[in-house]
Amino acid sequence: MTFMKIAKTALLASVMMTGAATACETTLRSSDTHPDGYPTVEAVKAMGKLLEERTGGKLCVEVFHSAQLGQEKDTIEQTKFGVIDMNRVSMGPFNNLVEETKVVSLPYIFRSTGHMHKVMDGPIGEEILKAFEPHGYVGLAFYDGGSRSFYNAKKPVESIDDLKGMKVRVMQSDIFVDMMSALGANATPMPYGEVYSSIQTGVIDGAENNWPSYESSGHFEVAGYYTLDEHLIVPEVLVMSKASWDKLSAEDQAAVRQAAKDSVPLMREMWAAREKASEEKVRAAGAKIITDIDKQPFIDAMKPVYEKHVTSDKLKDLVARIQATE
Ligand code: BDP
Repeated sequence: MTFMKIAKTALLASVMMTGAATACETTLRSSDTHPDGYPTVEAVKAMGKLLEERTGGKLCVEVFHSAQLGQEKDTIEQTKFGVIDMNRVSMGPFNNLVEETKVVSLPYIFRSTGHMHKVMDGPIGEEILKAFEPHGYVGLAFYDGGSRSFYNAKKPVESIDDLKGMKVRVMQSDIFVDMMSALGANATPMPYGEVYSSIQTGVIDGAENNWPSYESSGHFEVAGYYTLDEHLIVPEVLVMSKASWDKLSAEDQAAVRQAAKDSVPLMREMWAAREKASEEKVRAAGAKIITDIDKQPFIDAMKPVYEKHVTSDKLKDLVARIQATE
């Protein structure tokens, strides 16, 4: 390298460094299992932009998408210790840590996405957000996760009988394991990132998820039968590490909360569009979609799951209030 080249490189490096330093005093690292462009990833990016603008560049967010920081169960743990500052995850893997998240992970607890929005946007949602705090997390906002349905590589599932004996991957929570047992199937809890190859190699017969995940993960390529039984509407949550949160001023904390809240309507808009686009893509690829499902037997079969998991007065009360929400 000539002297000029070295000098130029050094200058560029220092410009980049000061550039970065003046651009963002603190960069919050946020994890997401989904690929770039997925609505949850884009929502947290939008939240970060708002935060950067509103704090005059003091606080920024960097989203590590595509499970770059790990699978959800591990990143949830790392978030507790402040290794990761923020995390966008499903509430499912939080079930064994934060009891209140169990109620929104119960099959058929929500009658529709509209019902879910009403509950999560109101006092029950606030209560659940607050419930994260004693466990080392600050609950910031809920995002949409659509409704989850079963898919498999073997055959069209038209009733509970067709599911009998199937090996179905679920998220890592006892509720989902019991949900599968109640349907006469075998649950295999495993990280999301292992599902594709596990279906491909026959370790499992299928899994369950919403349209955008079924499509973006490529699961539709290996499990082409998708049955719209819509057994779960589990909201997603954006949390911050309490350890990282405690390092911020009260003013900055308020800015983080507000930016997260303001990203929700943007997220919902992106979600609705992506659900449609994903459905179109999957249908065009030739997946067989089973739509005419009598959901009542599925709903009835879930009774033992409620009996086993809704035992404390706190959860009973939450379930009753959710069901009573019009
Ligand atoms: C997706 C959620 C994601 C979960 C994944 C799963 O957005 O947070 O990790 O399902 O099934 O719908 O594990």
